[in-house]
This record gives sequence, C-alpha cells and structure tokens, in this order.
Amino acid sequence: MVAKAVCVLRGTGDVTGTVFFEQQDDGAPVKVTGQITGLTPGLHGFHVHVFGDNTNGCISAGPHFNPYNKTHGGPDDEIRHVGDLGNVTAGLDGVANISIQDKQLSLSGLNSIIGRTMVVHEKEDDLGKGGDEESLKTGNAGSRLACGVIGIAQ
Ligand SMILES: [Cu+2]
Ligand SMILES: [Zn+2]
Repeated sequence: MVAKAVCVLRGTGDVTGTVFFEQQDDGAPVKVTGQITGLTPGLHGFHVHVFGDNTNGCISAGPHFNPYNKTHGGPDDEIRHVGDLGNVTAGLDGVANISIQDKQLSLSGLNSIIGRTMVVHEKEDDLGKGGDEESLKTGNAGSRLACGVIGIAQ
C-alpha cells in the first residue's frame, strides 16, 4: 500500500517550504520531493530530526534521527543517521527544488519518520567528512532556518 506524508517548513526568517514523501511498499525507498524558498544560493543541510516537537522553535526537534546509534554521514553512506538526507541546493533565486530517493527512510516501522521534524539548515552539510568532532554529529550545517513536523498525508 502506498504511504504518503507531508511537511510544511517554517522558521523565524523568510525560509519556507513544502516537502512531500511517498513510499510504495514497506521497505521500498522513500521518494522525497518539494520546494524550499528564501534560501541563500548554494547548499543547505537537510535532515530528519528525532522529535516532532517545535515548542521552542526548530531547536526542540533535538538531534538527527538516529535509531541505530551511528555517526553522521551522507545519504549514500552505509554509516549515517537514518535522518541524514545530505543537502538541498538553492539557485540564485533562493529556491531549492527537492528530488531525493532514500533507502533508509521509511514511513512505517522502526525507521518511520512520521511525527518527526524535517529541518533545513543555514550551511552546507559536510556529510561527516569535515575532520572534526562536530562533523560526525551534525555535519557542521549550522543553525536551523526552517522546520516542520512530518505528518500523514491523504
Ligand atoms: Cu539537521
Ligand atoms: Zn546526521
């Protein structure tokens, strides 16, 4: 059965976005699509964070979603957080169009991202290759520009 989810990103600044998730079957890759606007041109870290809590803004979402207690990585790495989707790339117009297929995300089971928070960051995610301790936790992606809780879509 096809599962669908959606997330509206908002922050304290001008960054907004909508992200759609679709999974054809349990265990199938999750297709992530959508658009984020108001970014500075270039790369911006893009992750699922563990808590669906935005009570104190995006910071309440906690760290990256990491059910297997691994270190931070890039989306194509074997060793990564489940929530590590790498970067989105904004053009000169500040718009990032998202088109990602991910094998570790799921919309059901242990790796389910439903009820967790999608975050877009100020800076580029170094994918765990920055050579410092923070790189293996957050990818040095900086502050959280916008976020939203991932919910079940119709
Ligand atoms: Cu993040
Ligand atoms: Zn991570």
